[in-house]
Amino acid sequence: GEAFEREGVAILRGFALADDMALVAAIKAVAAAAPFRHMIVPGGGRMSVAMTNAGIGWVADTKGYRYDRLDPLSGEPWPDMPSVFLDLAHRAAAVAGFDFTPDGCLINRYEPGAKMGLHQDINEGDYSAPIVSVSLGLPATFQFGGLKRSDPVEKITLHHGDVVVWGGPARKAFHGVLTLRAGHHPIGGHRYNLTFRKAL
Ligand code: MD3
Ligand code: FE
Repeated sequence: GEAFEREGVAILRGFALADDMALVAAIKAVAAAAPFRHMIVPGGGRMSVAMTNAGIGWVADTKGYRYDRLDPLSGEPWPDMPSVFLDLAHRAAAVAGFDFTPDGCLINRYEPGAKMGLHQDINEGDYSAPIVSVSLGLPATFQFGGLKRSDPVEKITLHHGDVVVWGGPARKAFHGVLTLRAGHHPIGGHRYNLTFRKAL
């Protein structure tokens, strides 16, 4: 694979392949109750990535970013975290040396043309917990930088089934995703990314 070595980052290539169809079915079940939507961010922009959540949800609106137990579209709690999600996140984190029980999962859906600008994940309560990410569907070019926005970034391709555990000094690093290119994949012409968090 690619030469990408950073303290705090464990790349588990293909770790989710054995569960891919169960994960996609669980994503669709979550989305049936809490549909994917393009959130509006402070400043008024509409995210090109469509999102939903299981467990504690990440929410953006014109007032800011926060974690919330409730889906603002329905006023109801976000769907429970599917057991196939929890089990995979726990097993992946264990490989990297963490005893990790996430309380939330942000589900991102990238259609061709969607991207996510360079940002830090700093709305969570506990930075000693890692973030576990799972990529499904079309490949994406992920950018990983340092603790300052101006630090140089490394590019790394994340493929269907790849799982990454981001802990320690990597936890607060800037990161983003380049514009998704159109393509074909058995699960559909898009990319899903699950990010498991200890939000509260
Ligand atoms: C490194 N998602 O949802 S996953 C996000 O592919 C997010 O959808 C991207 O960044 C995606 O916030 C990237 C890899 C990832 C996720 C969270 C991180 C890397 C991270 C948090 C801290 C450090
Ligand atoms: Fe992020």
